[in-house]
Amino acid sequence: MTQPSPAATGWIDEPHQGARYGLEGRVLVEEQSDFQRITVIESTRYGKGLLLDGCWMTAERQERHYHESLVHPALCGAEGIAKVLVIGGGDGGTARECLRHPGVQHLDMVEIDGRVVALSQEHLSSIGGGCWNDPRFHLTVGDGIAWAAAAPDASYDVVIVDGSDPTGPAEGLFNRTFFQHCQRMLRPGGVFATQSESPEAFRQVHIDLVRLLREVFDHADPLYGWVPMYPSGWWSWTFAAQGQPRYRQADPARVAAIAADCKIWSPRWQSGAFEAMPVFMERELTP
Ligand code: SPD
Repeated sequence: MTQPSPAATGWIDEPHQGARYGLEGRVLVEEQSDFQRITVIESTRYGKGLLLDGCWMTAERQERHYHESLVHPALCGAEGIAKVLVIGGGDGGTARECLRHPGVQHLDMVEIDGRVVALSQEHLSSIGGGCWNDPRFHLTVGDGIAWAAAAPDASYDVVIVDGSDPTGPAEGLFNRTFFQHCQRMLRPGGVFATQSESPEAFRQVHIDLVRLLREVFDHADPLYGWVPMYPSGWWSWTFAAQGQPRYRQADPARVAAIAADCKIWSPRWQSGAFEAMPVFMERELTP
């Protein structure tokens, strides 16, 4: 583990396909875990932040865009929400948003890299908030793909994938076999959610992912929003379900329980974000 001595403030960038996306700040921790290079920074604009293998993951004063968009369409739409699975999500932000719903009784989080959890608990404690000590929260440090393959049929109401980009440890979170297991472990009326990359900076990955989810599930729809620190800032999350697209309709009682403390998400924002599909994407999805 490397603990760099305090560095001068400078630019920390994620270079991506001829562009770079950066924040002014300084590196607090940089280490190589068994899976990836983990960097914790202190930025001028967004507070402390996390990169994995040099790619932006989250930051204290920006994480709400990402976590609210990923969680609430699923948690407000699924028929039941008693039992939730989060694959990835080692900073705790996704679990924190799920556990704001009083109907969640049991949440399994399976994160492959225990060092991401430990460094997030130490340096980014506001992102996980109270999740780490919530009695409903059950952390397994292990392989989410193997967990999905071994899970019994119909064992979760909601399955959420909060992984990184499809290279390195997250690569297997973007393929047909994995999605088939996610579909199989959902109870009737269940909802699947995954971050689905940028329609600009990862255009083909995004298109392929939505198409694949539409092959595996009866319904799959991308929702478009922003994570300003990510490549291009334009981001997407995709929701899928069997029978009907329950993620499109938010349950009023669940909305009432969380809305006052949301910064980005609301039922109105969600409706607009599902409708904000760029024309190229409509064309890609038209048979
Ligand atoms: N390119 C960034 C994709 C990051 C997805 N996961 C972010 C983790 C936040 N909990």
